[in-house]
Order: sequence, then C-alpha cells, then structure tokens
Amino acid sequence: MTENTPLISSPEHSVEGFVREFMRELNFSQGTVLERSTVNDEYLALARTVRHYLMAQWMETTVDHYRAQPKAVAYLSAEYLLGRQLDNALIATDLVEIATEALASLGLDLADLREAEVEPGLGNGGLGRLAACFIDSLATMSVPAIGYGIRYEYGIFRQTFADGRQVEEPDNWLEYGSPWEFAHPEHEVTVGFGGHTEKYTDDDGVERSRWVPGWRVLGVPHNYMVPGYRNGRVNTLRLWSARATHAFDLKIFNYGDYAEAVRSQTFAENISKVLYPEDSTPQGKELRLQQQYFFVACSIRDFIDQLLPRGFDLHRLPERIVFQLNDTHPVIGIPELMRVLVDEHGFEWDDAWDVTRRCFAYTCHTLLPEALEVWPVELMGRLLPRHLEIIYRINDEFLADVRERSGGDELLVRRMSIIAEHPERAVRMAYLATVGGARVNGVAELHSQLLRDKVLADFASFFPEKFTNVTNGVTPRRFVKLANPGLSGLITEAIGDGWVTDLDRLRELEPLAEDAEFRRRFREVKAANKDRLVDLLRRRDGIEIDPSTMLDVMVKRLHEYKRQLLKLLHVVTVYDRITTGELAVAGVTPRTVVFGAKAAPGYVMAKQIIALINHVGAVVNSHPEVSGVLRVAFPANYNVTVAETLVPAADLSEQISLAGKEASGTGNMKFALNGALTIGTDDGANVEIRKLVGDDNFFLFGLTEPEASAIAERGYRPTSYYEENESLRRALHLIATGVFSHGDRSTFEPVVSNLLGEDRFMVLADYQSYLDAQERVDAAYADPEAWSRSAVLNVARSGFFSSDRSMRDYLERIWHAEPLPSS
Ligand code: BZD
Repeated sequence: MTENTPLISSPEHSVEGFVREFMRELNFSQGTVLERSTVNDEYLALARTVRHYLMAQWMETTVDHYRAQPKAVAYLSAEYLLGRQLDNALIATDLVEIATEALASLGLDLADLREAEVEPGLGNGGLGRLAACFIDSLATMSVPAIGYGIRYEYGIFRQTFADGRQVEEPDNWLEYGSPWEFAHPEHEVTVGFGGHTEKYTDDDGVERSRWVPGWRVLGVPHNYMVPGYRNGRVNTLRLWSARATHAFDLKIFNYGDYAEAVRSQTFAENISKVLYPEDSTPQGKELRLQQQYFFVACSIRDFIDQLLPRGFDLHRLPERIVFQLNDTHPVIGIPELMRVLVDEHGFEWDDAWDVTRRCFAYTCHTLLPEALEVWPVELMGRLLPRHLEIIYRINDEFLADVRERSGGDELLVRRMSIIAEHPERAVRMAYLATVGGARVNGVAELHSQLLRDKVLADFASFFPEKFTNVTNGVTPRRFVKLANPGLSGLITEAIGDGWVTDLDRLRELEPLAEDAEFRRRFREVKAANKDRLVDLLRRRDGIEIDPSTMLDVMVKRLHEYKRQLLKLLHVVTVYDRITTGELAVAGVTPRTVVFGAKAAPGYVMAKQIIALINHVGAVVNSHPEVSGVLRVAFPANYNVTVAETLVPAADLSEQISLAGKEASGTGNMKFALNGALTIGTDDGANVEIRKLVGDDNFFLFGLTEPEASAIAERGYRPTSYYEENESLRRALHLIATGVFSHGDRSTFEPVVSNLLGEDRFMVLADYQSYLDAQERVDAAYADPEAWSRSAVLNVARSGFFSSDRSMRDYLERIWHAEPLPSS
C-alpha cells in the first residue's frame, strides 16, 4: 500500500443513484432483467448495491489503520451469531428511505426482498450473539478492531418439530449465495496438525525444539464488512474456511493412492464444515479442537504477516494488539503465539512469555463446572504435540511459582495445575487462559464475583490484579433502532436521535413516564409491534395468537439451569386451576406464553422438555375454556431474525434461571430496552437490571445465590417442596399421569422423576415464589397506566446495557486501546 492509494468513491446518495446502481447489479452481476428476476436475484442485487455504499469507507478504514498502526483489538471467537446483514447495512448508511423509494419506483417492495436473506447463524446463543454486538459497537466507536472466527459451511441447525419433538435439519445458509462476504484465497494461510517434535541445536548452540507436522490444512479468509453506525467506519470480520493443501502435498503424503488423497481432502475441509450445536456443555471431540486451533493459528499468522509492517519487532507486539479470547475456545492461541515467537522467530522463552502474557485477555461466560473445557493430554499430544510441550513448560514454571509463594502447599499446587490428573490427564483451558492472559473477566457483576470467589478462587488470590468485570451489553442499533422502528421514532421525537450511539441519553425519557399522552403512544407502539408479531407467526408458523393478551416471553437456549420447566409448571398450574374450577376464567388475565428454544441435539433431557412444552401447549390451546385466557406458542427455529420481531412485542420477559447459574444473560437486556417488564431471579445481569430500573418495575422472586448454595450444601430434597405444596403436586401429577401425552405415563416420566429425584436447578424450591410473583404480574397488568409507566421506566433506565458501554469498559480496564476516528 502506498501513501497515495486511490480510493473509489461511493455511489450517489439519492433515489436515482440507488436505482442506477441496483439495475447495474441486477443486469451485470445477476445477469437478469427486472421482468424475469426472482426475489433472490433482486435481493442479491440489492445487497450488492448497499455494499457499494460501504465499500469506500471500508477501504478507507483499512488504509487508515495500516497507516496509523494503532493498537488494535482482535476479537477471537468461535461463534458470531450475526443475524441478517441487509437491514443493518441500510441503517448504518442511512439508506432505508432511499432504498424503499428506489425499489418502489421499480415496482419492488423492500420488505419482500429483506425476507430472502438467510441469516448467518454461526453461533449457538448468547456467546455468539455477544460477539456480534461487540464488533458492531467497536466499529461504531471507531475502534481499530478485527473479528476473527470460522466460516462454518453449516451454521446452527434449523429446528423443526415432529409430534412436538425437535428435529434438526442442516442450515445450508450459503446455498443461494452470500453477497456480504469477500473470499481472499490469495491470502491463504497454512496450518499444521499432528506429526512430532524434534530437538536440535541452533546456530548459537542453544537446544531447541521444533514441530514437524504430520498434515496441513489451508485457511482461506473470507472478509465481512462491519459497518459503524453513520461514522464513516467499516471494520472487518475475517472468517476462515478450511481447504486441503494443494494436490502436490497430498501426493507426497498419499503417494499412489488417489482415493486416499481425495479422502484427505474431504477430511481437511471438514474442519470448517459445521458449527458444533453445543451450548454450555462443550463436546470433547477431536474435530472441535481442530476447529479451535485452525482458526486461531490462521488469525495469529494473519495479524503478524498481513497487518503488521514487514520487519516489525515482535517484542513490541503488545503495543499493537490485544487478542480477546471469547471463552476458552480460542485459548490454544496462547501456546500458539509462544510457538511462533520461540520456534519461528528465535525468541528466548522468557521474552516470548512476557510478550504473550501481555497480548491475551480471557472472558469467561459460564459458572457451570461441566462447561469448563478440558482437552485430554493424549488428544492434545497427538494433534498438537509441540503445543503440549509448551503447555507443560508453562505449567511447570507456573507451579514452581505457586509452590514458592505458598510455601510448598502441594494440595494447592495440584488444584491449580493446568493439567488435571483425574478422571484422565487433561489440559484445563480456563486455567491456561488465566495464567497466560493479562486479564480475566466475567460478564456481569455477580458472575465476576462468583468467578473470584468460587470457580477460579485460587487464581484470584494468586493474581488479584488480573480479575475484573465487564457487564455485557447489546447493540441498540440492531435491537432497538432496527427491530423497533416504532419505539425508535417515539424516542427520537422526544429526545432527538443521539441515543442511538449514546444510550445513556434514554434517561431523558424518565419524566415522560409521568406523561399520559406519551404513555398512550408508547402503548400504541407496543400494540403495533404485537400486530407485527401476529403477522409473522401466522405467515411463518401458522400460529394464531391474540394481540390483546399479555405477551409473556421466554426465549433462549433450552437448558435445565435456565428453567423453562418452571415457566411450564406455571402454565400447567393455571390450566389445572381453571379446569378444576378453582379459578374462574373471568378472573384470569389473558396471556399468550411464547417459548423459543433450541436444544443441543445430544441433550436428551432438554429435548424432552421441548416435547413437553409442545404437548402441554397442544392441550392448553385446544381446551375450550382455558384457551380463551391462556395460550402457548412455540414457534420452531428461534433465531436472531425472529427475536427482532418478538422482543419489541413482549410485555413480560422471563429471566428465571436458578441464581448463580446464568453468567449474565443478554436477552434480559433486549427486553428491558424494548419496554418489557422482567420477572426474574437475582441472577446474572438481572441483578443490575433490577437495581437500575427499580424494584417497583421488576418482578423479583426465588432463592438468592447464597441461599441456593446453602441449601445445596445441606443437601437439597425436592420432595420436601413437593410434599408441602398441593398445587405443585397437582401440576406434576397432571404431567405424570399422561394428561399431556394422550394418557401415556411413560412419555414424560423421566422429566418428572428427575424433578422429584434430583432437580439440580431447584425448580421445585422456587415454584411457589414464582407463582406468587406471577400473581403480582397479573395484578400489575390490570392497571395499563401503571404498567406502561413501568415499561417506559425500563426503557429510560436501561441505557447502561448498550454494548457501546461494554466496549468502553473493555477499552479502559482490559485493552488500553483507543478509537481512531476517520479524518
Ligand atoms: O454467554 C452465555 C451465557 O450462558 C450467558 O449468561 C451470557 O450472557 C452469554 C454472553 O456472555 N454462554 C454461552 O452462550 N455459551 C455458549 O454458547 C457455548 C458455546 C459453545 C460451548 C460452550 C458454551
């Protein structure tokens, strides 16, 4: 790149300019004419048109970063749950109106074209969506940043239901073309796997080790634009796709065996084939470790070779980069950077360690012990023998320190070892990340505190300065501006549009909570959003819901700790009370309970719970009396696109995990920002939401974390709650006796016996408290003025949960990097 790289200019920001560009794309790129084009042709032409408006900014951002050589953030994440790109690009470029008008002049409807986009579902849930929010905020704040990840050919599975049970179908999101990506095969990177290490003496007579990989894979970068919101900045998301090395290599390897050579090719390309659909319970599968090493090795190589100037002194690497590790999935980057520095750049071990430790920071997203990744030493040694050697040495030196500082406390040494000894020898990735990174953060206040006090307590005593908190956030561009145009318009009318990039300004709405006219308009927006949802569910799922009812929503991954079962027990109890005549229909606040959840395909209990929800729903919805006041809707395949219509329509947000189990939650923030009230436990970021919105505007229930821990310690007995609570007994009885399974008692027996036998997440202990809170909800909803006052206050007081604020916290507490605005 020279000083004078000429930059292209953007198409004209006008309806005529847009029409011209669109027609050119349709004719020249899609090779079709308007009269004969399909919706997909039109969508692709539209996407490419919008892309052109971002192109000059993208190039300019890239050139500016290269010239200024600022400290950059590299976000390393195995998942990015991006959602559709078109709308986001349109709002970032302020082209919504122009595009709408331009298309209309051609007889096309933007809304129809938008529907043709398949969202890239390259993530499972919260962790992947968080990564997408963060890169959006970094671009909007003009921070030099790059996201690195994997371009899975198949993203998160498409969920359908057969007889109420989850069926998974492959998500072939690339099938009809991917207009937002730019492949750069010329920048491919080679990654090694397997083989062995060998000792040798270098020219200076120093004993060294080197890796002789057994096989290699190519990583092909695919770049995606990450547009900042109207700030002239477009950052890059670089996702790696695996390819077999050139046939020449394969020949050497598999000489004379053509079939075997082709098999190797497929084998290599499997690495980026599919996203593991596991969430909070990692699979210890070899292919997954291959994926992790593959994208991290590609990314580190890419940063050093492509983004640093030639000849850059790598001793100064921490001045130029911080690699943020999104959970432990990319932690293999720590030994990889050590290997690159020591083996490839001839660094002394201590110098390399000093550099490495300053280049990484680790975010933990869980509290569940089973979610902490460990890799068997046997597997690590077979796949990455040199990395295992490096990990051993890191561990030896670290444990020597622990031994010295603890006066030889061997129990402590064993507890803190990066290598676990039982049940098999394995590398504890969270420990490696903590030892090898400069900072460790949790994702909400309570979570960070529990990390320090429980999960990583020994490490927090050893390295107190490393531990910090950064509470999660969500991007207001996608989750308010784009998803809720009605509310956005109302807010902008009241306080101007500065809130989109400065969400604290929502505070200015507070006085309007007392303004009856504002509340009326707020309710009008909510009603219109419900109508939008009615329309979507009708078209997409054939589900009918009544928009005049309270919309009670629980959407998130299906996991026992999140307690969809608790919500369902509430539904069953209301059903029971109405059908037994205990509750008169006239006295029930009409509700529509919406569930949305995917279960990991191998998580048997979660899949049973999905089936149970659907079966309860079928019975409730077809009951002549009950269905007038209570309906259950469970649209299949909940994803970012559905969330964009569902969240703005919700009245009640269900955030009901057992206290101490949900690291943060981010759905909770999206609902509060869109004016839903939360019913929730004191868990994750709920704690902070409640503090900000105020107790009067939040329905708190359930055990606190210390209470739940104390009960667990004493020995939790679910049957004691069962025995004492008649309505709970009756609800479970209905399920157990087959009322929701055509009289078959065996269908949901495992769910019931699990609740009565173990109930690891204390559903029964919180049942009564939850019912009581739901009664408070009903009472509050009966007063629309008071309810909308609370809802407005939820919006006004949730500005803290912008991912822009999260980014400021990371910049200040962890990254020590700065924005580089366009000149
Ligand atoms: O991360 C989630 C937590 O459960 C949420 O509480 C939190 O809000 C978000 C963002 O910090 N964790 C995950 O989503 N975890 C995973 O998706 C995951 C994926 C693969 C393997 C292990 C965990």
